[in-house]
Amino acid sequence: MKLSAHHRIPRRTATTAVTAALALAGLLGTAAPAATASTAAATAAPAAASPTTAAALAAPDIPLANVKGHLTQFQSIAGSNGGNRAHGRPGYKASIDYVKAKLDAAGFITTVQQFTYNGTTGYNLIADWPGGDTNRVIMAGAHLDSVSSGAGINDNGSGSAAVLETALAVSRAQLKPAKHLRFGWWGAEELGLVGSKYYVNNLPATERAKVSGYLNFDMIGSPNPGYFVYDDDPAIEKTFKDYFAGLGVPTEIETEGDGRSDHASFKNVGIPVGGLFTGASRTKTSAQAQKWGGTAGQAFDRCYHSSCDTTSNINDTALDRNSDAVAHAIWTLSAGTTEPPTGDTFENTADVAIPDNGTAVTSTVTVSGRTGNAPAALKVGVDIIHTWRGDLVVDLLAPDGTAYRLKNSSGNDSADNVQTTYTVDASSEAANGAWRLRVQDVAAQDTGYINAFRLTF
Ligand code: DTR
Ligand code: CA
Ligand code: ZN
Ligand code: ZN
Repeated sequence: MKLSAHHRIPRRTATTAVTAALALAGLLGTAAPAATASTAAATAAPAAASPTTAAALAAPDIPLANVKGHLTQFQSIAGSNGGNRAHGRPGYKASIDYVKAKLDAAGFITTVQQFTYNGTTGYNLIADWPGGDTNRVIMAGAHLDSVSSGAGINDNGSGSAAVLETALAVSRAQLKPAKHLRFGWWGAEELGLVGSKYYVNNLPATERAKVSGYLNFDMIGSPNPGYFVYDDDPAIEKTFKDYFAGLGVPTEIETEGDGRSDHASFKNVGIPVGGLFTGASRTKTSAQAQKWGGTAGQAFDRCYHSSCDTTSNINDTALDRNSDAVAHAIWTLSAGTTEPPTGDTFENTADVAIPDNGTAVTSTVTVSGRTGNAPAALKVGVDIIHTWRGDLVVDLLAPDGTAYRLKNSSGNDSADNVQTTYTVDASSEAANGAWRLRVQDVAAQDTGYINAFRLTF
C-alpha cells in the first residue's frame, strides 16, 4: 500500500521526517562496479535528458514488401497444409507459429490462448509490447484463420500481415508509448468470431476496463478496393479518416460491418472499437469507381471465401495505404494526451561515492521537454549501494533547491542498500530543470555509492 503523506520542506529549514511511500523495489538494476573514488562534493555529470516519449512521433512507413512477404509465407503455409489455414486444420496452427516466432524475436511477450470449437482446438495469439501504462491499453487485431476453401490471403492474411508488420515496426523503433500496446491474432473468426469472443469472455472485467480501444483489420487489400472506415468510436474513426484525408483518399463509412468481424466481440462488452475494410462480395458502384478507381459493377473482392483468394488477389496500393494507416493509428492513439506521456523517465546511472560520515554528495538528472509542473505522484527511483543503510539521509532536491526528505538516518537499520521508489508530491515544482538526489552518510564506518537516480513522470 502506498502512503504518500509528503510535506514540501521549505528550503534550508530543518528537515521534517515525512512518510515516504516505498513502492516495489528492484526498479533499478543493482549490478554495479565498485564505487569509483570521487570528491565528497562531487555531482555526477547530469545524464543527457532522454525523454522516452512518443507523444509527437510520427509513425514510420510500413514497408509494403515486408507485408507482402508475410502474405507469401501464409500462401506457402496453406500450400503445405492442404490448401488452407482454417480453424482446426494444420495450416492454421502453422500460421500461428509463424507469427509468434516473428514476435518473440522482436521482443514481444506472447501468449497462445487455446480454445475448443467444433471438437477441435483453436488458438488465439496475444502479443504485449513491454512498457506503457497497463491501465490504458491500445489493442490491434486481425483474424488469422481462413475459410477451408482456400489460403485466405485477403481474408484475412492482409489484416494479419499488416498488424504483424506494424508490431515489428514498433519493435524496430523501440517505441515507448504512454499507453500499453497489445496485438491479437484470432482463431475461428469465420465460424462466428469464436476466438475473439473467447478472448473477451475470458478477460476479467477489470482488464476489459483497461482497454482504451480495439482496432480491427479484416480484409484490407481487396483487389477492387474501397476505403471503408468503421463508424464506431469517434476518436478512432477520426484518426483513420484524418490519415486518409492526408493522402487525399476519400473514405466511406463501413455500413455492413456491424457484427461482421472481431471488433464486434469487443464492442459487445463496451470497449471502443474501430477499423478498416476494403470490401468483400458487395459490388463497387460507379460513384465509388469514380473516386477510388477500379471496376464498377464488380465485387470489391471476387475471390471472397474462394480458392482464388491467393497472393494474386491483393491490390498493392490498398494494402500499402491500409498498412500505413494501421501504424498511424497505433502511434497516434497510444501516445496519450498532448502532454508528454506518463512513463517519461530521466535517469543518471553514474556512480557517486558517498564519503563515510562526511559531507553530502548529489546525483543530477536534467529534465526537459515537459510543460508545467511536476506531478503529484512523481516517482523517484533510488539505487544506493551501501552497507548499514541506517547511516544514510536521502533527499530529493527540486530545481529551485527545495528539499523533499525521502529517508532519515536510523541507527539500528543494519540492512544494506537503498533500492526503492519513492512517490513525491512535487506538484508545486516546475518539471523542467536540474533535479538532484542528495545523500549524506552521518555515521562512522560503512561506506557506499549512489548507483542510479531515476525520475519517472
Ligand atoms: N465477415 C468477414 C468479412 C466481412 C464482411 N463484411 C465486413 C465488414 C467489416 C469487416 C469484415 C467484413 C470475414 O469473412 O472474415
Ligand atoms: Ca508503406
Ligand atoms: Zn471471411
Ligand atoms: Zn475476414
